[in-house]
Amino acid sequence: MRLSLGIVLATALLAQGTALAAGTAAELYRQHCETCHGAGRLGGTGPALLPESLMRIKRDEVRQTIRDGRPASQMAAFSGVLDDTQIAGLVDYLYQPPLQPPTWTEADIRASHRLLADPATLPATPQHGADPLNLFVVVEAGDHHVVILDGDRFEPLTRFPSHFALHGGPKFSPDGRYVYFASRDGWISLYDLHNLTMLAEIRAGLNTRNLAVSGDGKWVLVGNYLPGGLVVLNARDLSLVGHLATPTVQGVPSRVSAVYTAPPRQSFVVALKDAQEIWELSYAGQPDFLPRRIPAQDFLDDFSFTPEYRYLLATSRKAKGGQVIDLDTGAAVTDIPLPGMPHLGSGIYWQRKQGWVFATPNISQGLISVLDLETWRLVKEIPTEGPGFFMRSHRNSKYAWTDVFFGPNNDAAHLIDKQTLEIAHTLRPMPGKNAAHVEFTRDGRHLLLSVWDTEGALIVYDSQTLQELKRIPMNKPSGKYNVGNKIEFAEGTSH
Ligand code: DHE
Repeated sequence: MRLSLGIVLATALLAQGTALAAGTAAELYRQHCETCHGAGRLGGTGPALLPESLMRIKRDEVRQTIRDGRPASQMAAFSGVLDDTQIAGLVDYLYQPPLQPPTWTEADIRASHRLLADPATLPATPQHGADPLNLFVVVEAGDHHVVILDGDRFEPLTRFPSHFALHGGPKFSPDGRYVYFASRDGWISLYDLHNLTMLAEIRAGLNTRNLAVSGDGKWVLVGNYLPGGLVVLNARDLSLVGHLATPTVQGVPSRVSAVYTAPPRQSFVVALKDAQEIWELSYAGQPDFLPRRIPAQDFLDDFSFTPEYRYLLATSRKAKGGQVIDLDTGAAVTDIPLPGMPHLGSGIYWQRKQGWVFATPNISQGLISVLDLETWRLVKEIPTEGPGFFMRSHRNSKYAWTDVFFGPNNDAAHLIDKQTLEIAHTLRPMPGKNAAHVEFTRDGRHLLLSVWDTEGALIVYDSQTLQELKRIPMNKPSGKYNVGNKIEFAEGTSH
């Protein structure tokens, strides 16, 4: 009893101390940060500074940014204005949730909508002289820019600033004219690739996961962490159609992990973070966007589809690996024991012998798991030099490329022979620098690899001879997306 009283007193004293520090820090925030980062830390010209926005960033990095500023951005250095204790207090404050939970209502979403150009007044054909279906959209994460690259000459056509921290693959209209971007701060942007012009933007949430575009090109669905839920936009101009809450059956609000389009099913499929359910929203005809709720035995928040979109392969902790769900019947078909932390969302499939196999990287162990998509059996575990994040191939490529994203060997890229399932080559494009995401040209003859470093590069390879053809210096190029491969939902790329 005495012990618990001691704990209560200590907690109360600590809380009082924190409250005082928080008060001072809140004042410092108002004085020095609010103009750029917004009232309530919701973001402005600078990014949002809520715990959800900062959770991927180490406290030391935040401290250093406040102290020294960020090069090539408007973030100034505060070392001459704030002392170390004030900066430390400010950092603690930023990682605390605001006293009033932040809200972002339909009215806020509507008020954020900006039309920047009217596509009806713009030419309806490509104005850049390059093959519109072999363009690459490259996200340069280091300084938050996007490059549109001619995929035949490997020359940039244009480069423009994006919203802070784009995440997930940009998605395309079915004809490849429009590309849609989502930023972690909730900004959705619509860009016209024919005219190399930004058309519209809207802030769909305060912390967003990703977006999906319907197979008919009419709707954009956005999945949010904060406030949790789904936002439906009109794909033509990003105007708001509606907001859908995503409560569990007990009525507790759930965050959305990710949203996907399943064109053969004419539906969106939604991964929920806090509910043991998968949601499917039909967009056929005149959609009402009412969810079909598929109950699950576990939280299935990272998944991939089979080529015809009938089955879903999901990560399931209970099944100690993966679980296969039949989207037609809603039944769990089988469990697949997969070690470590498979990153099924980054998995790819290809044809091996007579059937399809699916391979997934693993973010906690250095191995690639390969599954047979007919029997669901684990065909092989391929050891790699460390945990990986992304995989890519192309129907005309002999190899599946995978990175070693984490650990001391993160400068390596493995090329797995798609038939023998052996590592055929290991490349080190820039020794000592992180080799990451790959994407092929539409015909599969070339591929682009990102070296994820502030002094990184996009490296162009011949996919058959593996010869390096070109090196384009870039600041942390992350994902890159070939228009043709994306709109065809081509084998070997992300969907
Ligand atoms: Fe991603 C795609 C989830 C961290 C870069 N990432 C995705 C997708 C999901 C996802 C669900 C597929 C959606 C899509 O493409 O529309 N990512 C997660 C996480 O849960 C995780 C582990 C933690 C988090 O905080 O979100 C995470 N992701 C990262 C990073 O740290 C990366 C490396 C850097 C960054 O930008 O934040 C990163 N994720 C990417 C990229 C894609 C992606 C480049 C698109 C891959 C593609 O080829 O399509």
